[in-house]
Amino acid sequence: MMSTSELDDHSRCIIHIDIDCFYAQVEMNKEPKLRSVPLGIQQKNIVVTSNYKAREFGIKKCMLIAEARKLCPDLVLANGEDLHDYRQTSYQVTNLLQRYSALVERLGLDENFIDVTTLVNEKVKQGGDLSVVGNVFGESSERCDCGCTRRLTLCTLVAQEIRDLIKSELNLTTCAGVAHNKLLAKLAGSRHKPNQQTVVFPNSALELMLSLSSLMSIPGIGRAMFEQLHKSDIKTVEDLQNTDFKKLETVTGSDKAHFIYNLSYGIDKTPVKPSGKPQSIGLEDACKSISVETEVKKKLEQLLHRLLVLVTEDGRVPKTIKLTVRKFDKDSKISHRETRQCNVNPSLFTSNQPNKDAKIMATVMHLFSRIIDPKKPYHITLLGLSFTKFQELPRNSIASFLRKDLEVQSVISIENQSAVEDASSSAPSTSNVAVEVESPTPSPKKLKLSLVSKKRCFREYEDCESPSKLKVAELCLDSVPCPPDADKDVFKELPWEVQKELWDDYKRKRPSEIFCSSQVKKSKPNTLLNYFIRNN
Ligand code: DCP
Ligand code: MG
Ligand code: MG
Repeated sequence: MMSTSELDDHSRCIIHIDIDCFYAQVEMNKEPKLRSVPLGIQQKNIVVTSNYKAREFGIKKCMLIAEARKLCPDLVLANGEDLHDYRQTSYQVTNLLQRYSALVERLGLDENFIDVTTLVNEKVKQGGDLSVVGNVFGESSERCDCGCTRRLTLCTLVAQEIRDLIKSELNLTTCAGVAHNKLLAKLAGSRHKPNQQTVVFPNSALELMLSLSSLMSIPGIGRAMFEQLHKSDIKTVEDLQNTDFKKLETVTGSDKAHFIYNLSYGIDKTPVKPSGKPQSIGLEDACKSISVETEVKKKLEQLLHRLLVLVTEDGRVPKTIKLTVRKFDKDSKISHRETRQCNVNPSLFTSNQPNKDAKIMATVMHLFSRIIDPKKPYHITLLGLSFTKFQELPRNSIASFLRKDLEVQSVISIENQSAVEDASSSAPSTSNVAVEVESPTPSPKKLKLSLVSKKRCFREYEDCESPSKLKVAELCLDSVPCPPDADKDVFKELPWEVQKELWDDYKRKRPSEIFCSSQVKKSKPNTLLNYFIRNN
């Protein structure tokens, strides 16, 4: 008989971890009394999840509150609309897993894949007798002879150790699946719940796939693909396995056909991709209907306030802010989303700016005015705010060249100061000197240097002790004059494009005044050219 390893590569050791009744466990950790009652987590009018006590009454995820109450009149509800604590716990779990491997991939808030192949291969060398920890999926006792049996057995020990650590450090129970690929690990983990783990050996992969009740149970086949396949009479995993490949290609296209055909046989070659920090940090809030600007502002202020907490925790400095508005058109009865984004001044996040919220709100409301004409009636059913880009220091830029120079000058004198202090030194509002907050894997030394140099740049700008120091912070673009009717403090904090737009707007409205007024002088641009000329 052909070994299963000849059809598929069994060299990897993958663990999938899923936190049990995630939101409910977070709430029970905050309020231990909730452990002894049936607990549902409420978002709007549905129970998004519940603890296992509540599940005994038949409560399911996404059930209507009314329905859940009928099944369990004593159900206690906790509001789960603010995701802050769930997100925080989620990242704590991921951080903990990163102690075992650099290859940790987040999937939603409560799941992670970990590729522990390297760790297991080291353990394999140590030898000794072994037995599986936890459940084994499948009837078959036949085992492949490529070495995967020993590796996956060792992997079950690692999975148990990881789960014990999550329990002892974060007081969370989890389920784990162990296999040689992500697909099988995820499917195996859901076999025995809660607080258990399951390994699937390659010889049982087909059995696991064929046990799935629907194609939708295959991670990787979403609703759209499911419906596409269904229309072509491909309804079960067995149907998919037996479909003529050429036919499948016409249904889904060649790449997808290969991918899902492999999945149906339990073959998944996708690597565990390390998840970095999220590419955007955002919040959205659906609402019945908002049609007045004061309400819009109030909602956005609330969103911004919560968003700033998240950004502070993330630690990076945002560069762009994006506003999302979902409008409902009464005539066509159709809702659609529109977004606008613009840059934000990074110094707002690196210093203890008074009225920071108000200053960012000015930008947000400006974006709003680009989507909605306040003179016409409108119905908004969702508002969202997100920071979409984060600041990194451009490589080989003039700023980074100068920064290196500063690093050399300043390491010794400021070594003991904390990053927090660095961040609070006041920065020039239009400084183009980039602030490096996070490089992918900064060495401790490099990180310290960049923080030191940041402080140095800003402080030197303030003191203006020597001409050469002043120039560093002067690497900024043309400054835009503040229109006399605008609040100077707020204006100063607006992104350059917005300042320019306001000024152009003002100019358009009152051109004569500008040319006559002695108050408004043409700004003198601080260009790079100026910098070099003055420095010579
Ligand atoms: N969640 C949600 N909406 C859904 C499903 C889940 O908001 N339709 C939230 C609540 C869950 C969390 O995501 O706590 C994780 O989803 P899971 O499907 O893993 O569900 P649980 O962790 O709650 O339960 P389980 O023990 O089945 O994993
Ligand atoms: Mg879960
Ligand atoms: Mg989950």
